[in-house]
Amino acid sequence: MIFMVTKPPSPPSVPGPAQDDGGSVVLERRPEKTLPPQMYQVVMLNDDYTPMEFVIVVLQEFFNKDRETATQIMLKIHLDGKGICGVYSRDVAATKVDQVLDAALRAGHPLQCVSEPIE
Ligand code: TYC
Repeated sequence: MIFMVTKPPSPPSVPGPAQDDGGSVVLERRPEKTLPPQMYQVVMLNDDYTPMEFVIVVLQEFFNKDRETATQIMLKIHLDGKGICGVYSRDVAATKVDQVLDAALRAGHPLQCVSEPIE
């Protein structure tokens, strides 16, 4: 019977530090695995019925804007049809939307706002 000379099977490669022939350990640089969390912008929509003053108060109360900034954002929404109230993590943005819709409903105004992912 004829036997062929073959190399013995090499052990399966395992994850971890590679070793060179000199026995020194080589650490490989791994790409960063953790991505920054997706952020969401809360966008308020214009309508013909909600009083400007109500929108200003909502922006001050729920989005921590001073009166001047709140007025500017409200006017931007009034003129452009929509505007960004703030940028938050998903849960915080959803809570802001709930707070605005609840306040609007209680006051009898049709004010609408939505949360949308950015980038
Ligand atoms: N357009 C409204 C008005 O003239 C004011 C308004 C501003 C309503 C912003 C909603 O998100 C809004 N009374």
